[in-house]
Amino acid sequence: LLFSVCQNHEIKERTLAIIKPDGVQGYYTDEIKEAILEWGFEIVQESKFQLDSERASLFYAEHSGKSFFQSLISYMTSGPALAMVLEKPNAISEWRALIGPTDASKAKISHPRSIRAMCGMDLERNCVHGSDSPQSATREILFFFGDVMLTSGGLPLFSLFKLLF
Ligand code: IDP
Repeated sequence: LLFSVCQNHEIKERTLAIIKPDGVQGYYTDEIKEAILEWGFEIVQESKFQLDSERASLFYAEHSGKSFFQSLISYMTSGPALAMVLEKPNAISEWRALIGPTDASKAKISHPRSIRAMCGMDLERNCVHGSDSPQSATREILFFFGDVMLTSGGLPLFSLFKLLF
């Protein structure tokens, strides 16, 4: 669903990236976008938004019940954020590699050139998000942009489904 084949037969993939509220408030948006383009990603769509608690809890539903959940929701609702659909071959794993490990304070030592090392602070305030699998990329792109953004060409499967049923 997330794939498309381009002219040189490379298979492109899409992923969801978010510049979280600390990244936007810290004026890191331009620097992060430069890194994204430098690494050969295409920013196919972007949207600035402010999450409310309900939407943030839905987005991070897999963490509900964990000790840090409420704190994560306050962090994610603390200001505007920027969601982007990124495209390139192996976009999901390449974006995860570029952002670095979850704990930004550890990333500063182990992955000093990663985005989280550059603009994150700690395990929670880590500046950026990246989908961790094709399943989450599909769910997360749908969450922010709807099915039109899942593929670059043709009729998305969800639209086809809606047409037929
Ligand atoms: P990921 O964003 O690297 O995929 P996840 O484990 O999915 O990491 O966690 C989602 C987000 O929740 C993290 O990016 C971070 O902001 C926050 N988080 C994860 N683990 C902790 C924790 O132990 N304490 C506080 N915040 C956490």
